[in-house]
Amino acid sequence: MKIDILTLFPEMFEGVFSSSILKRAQEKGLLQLTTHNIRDYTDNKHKKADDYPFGGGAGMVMMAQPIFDCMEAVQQGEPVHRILLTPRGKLLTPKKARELAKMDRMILLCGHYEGVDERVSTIIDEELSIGDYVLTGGELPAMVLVDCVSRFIPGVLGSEQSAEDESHSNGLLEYPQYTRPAVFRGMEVPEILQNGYHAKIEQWRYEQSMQKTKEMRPVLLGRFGKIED
Ligand code: 4FN
Repeated sequence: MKIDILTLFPEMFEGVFSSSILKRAQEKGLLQLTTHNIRDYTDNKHKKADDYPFGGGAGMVMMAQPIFDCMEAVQQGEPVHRILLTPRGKLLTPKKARELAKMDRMILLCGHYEGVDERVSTIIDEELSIGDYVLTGGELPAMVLVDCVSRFIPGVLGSEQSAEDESHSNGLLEYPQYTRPAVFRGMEVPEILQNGYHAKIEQWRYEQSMQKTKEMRPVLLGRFGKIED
């Protein structure tokens, strides 16, 4: 899959895209990530990409012209799924991420300042949000989207850490995990995990997942088993 990202701050993506699983996915040729600086498409000598809002009010609005020109240059007239990351979008869910993972190409547009000129919505196919909080830009949401969509592209995760792994796809929180040593600063790993009876361990993990979810995120239980719907 090829993902192009339109942003005023391409440098924000460098560390995330050149590390860990996203780095390996690109080296394997499964994923192609390219950032484009919207400022390079401004048509004024000051390279200004934002302006005052019509009607007044605080802050600045991203201008339509550099975004349209950047989108047209990147899209090259081809059919590409264009997504705007915005707080007014539909919530990004595991189901949506799995659907997006089937796409050949996507273009992500990141807003900044107080937002983007509304006319940009005419060159957008879908608006998505990663959750309800005030942010300074759509760049972090774009990184979140790339990360969680990539997990569903076949071959991106190793066979032992598949995206369909029960611990991620059953909609419950994860059970407590431990690694060596068996005793650390007087704290011992639960007996049942050290004994190694597989069926007993599975049962314990399920109970722990249930209990933790009830305690910390009870709302998730309403969606239990329905996360893939
Ligand atoms: N945010 C809210 C209400 C009004 C504005 C914001 C806000 C970045 C350009 C958008 C935020 C959160 C999740 C993009 C928030 C997201 C953004 C996202 C985002 C600068 C304008 C802005 C939801 C709290 C009621 C700033 C809430 N997912 N405006 O954050 O881009 O994708």
